[in-house]
Amino acid sequence: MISEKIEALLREVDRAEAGSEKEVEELRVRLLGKKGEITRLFDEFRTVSAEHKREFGQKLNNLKNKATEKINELKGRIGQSESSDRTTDLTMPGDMHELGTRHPISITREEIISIFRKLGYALAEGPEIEDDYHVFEALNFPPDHPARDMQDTFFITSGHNPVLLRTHTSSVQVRTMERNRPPIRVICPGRVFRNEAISARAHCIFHQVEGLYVDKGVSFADMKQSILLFVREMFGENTRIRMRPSYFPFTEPSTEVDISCNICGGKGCNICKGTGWLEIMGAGMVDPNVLSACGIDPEEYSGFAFGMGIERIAMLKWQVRDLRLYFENDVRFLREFETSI
Ligand code: 2U9
Repeated sequence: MISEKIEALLREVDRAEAGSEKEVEELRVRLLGKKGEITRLFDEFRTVSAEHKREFGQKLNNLKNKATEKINELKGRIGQSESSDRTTDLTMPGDMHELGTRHPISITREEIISIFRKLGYALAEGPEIEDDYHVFEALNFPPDHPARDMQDTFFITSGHNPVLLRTHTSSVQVRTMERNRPPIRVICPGRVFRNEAISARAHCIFHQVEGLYVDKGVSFADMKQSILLFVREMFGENTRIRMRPSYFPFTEPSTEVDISCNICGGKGCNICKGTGWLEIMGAGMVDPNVLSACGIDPEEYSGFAFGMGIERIAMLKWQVRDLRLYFENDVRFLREFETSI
């Protein structure tokens, strides 16, 4: 009788399957638990006659070992499939990588460049470390001009034609004219350096975009129309411009360009300080002395140039009140431009 029970349980153990840890545990309790079927057979074993004890004892121990092995094997299999399930669950959300945002200065620079590219301007870049000739001399700065003072410019060397950090990107246009014949139409973005105290409205490093157009018969009217086109693309099609006379060593005549306030539409508000106008750039007809210095005959050719600070354009476009925000890289500020990408 006990022999038949052992045989039946051996077959059951052999066939046993389980789909979860819970099912394995139920099997263990049913076979090997305190009141389990194999445990009960051990109780029954006590009643077996002495002559059969050895034979049944061996069979019973074999059954108990097989059941223990099977339970361990099932446990292992379930553990493995559960952990492999965890790594291959395609419905789990992926690991999130935080995306950065483009810096407002980069966004503004790209926008300015793309507008002028549509007008046929090519991109030109040049060195930040320059010499006095390309930053001042060729641009008609008199020897005693205040910009040539240590107070305003970072000099790297002294003496004849000193090396310095460029104070404007105009040196790029000088180098472009030295190497190319008109027609020349270039847009020159870049970092510039001025020896200034840092405040909400000034920084010793800032970014400029300058442009230059030289050809036969280029006029002040061409300049005005090109600037108007740029301004309307950048600030909206109803934007108006006005030009105020100014002076730069490298242009004659020269002008400061204002746009109608993009906040109040020109009525007057605290952004435009009640005037209805915002200054955005300087411009002018390239001084004949500058054309000559660059090997271009001012009798044959004329041109216009303009320059703007990217920080200022970005400030006006997004009402940024403090220039220092551009340099601190506080993500709370940078995140505000996420949707502008
Ligand atoms: C060449 C000839 C002429 C570039 C120009 C300005 C006027 C100008 C300022 C705007 C704000 C600099 O960033 S800012 O401080 N720039 O007002 N720049 S015309 O004229 C040139 C450049 C190169 C060969």
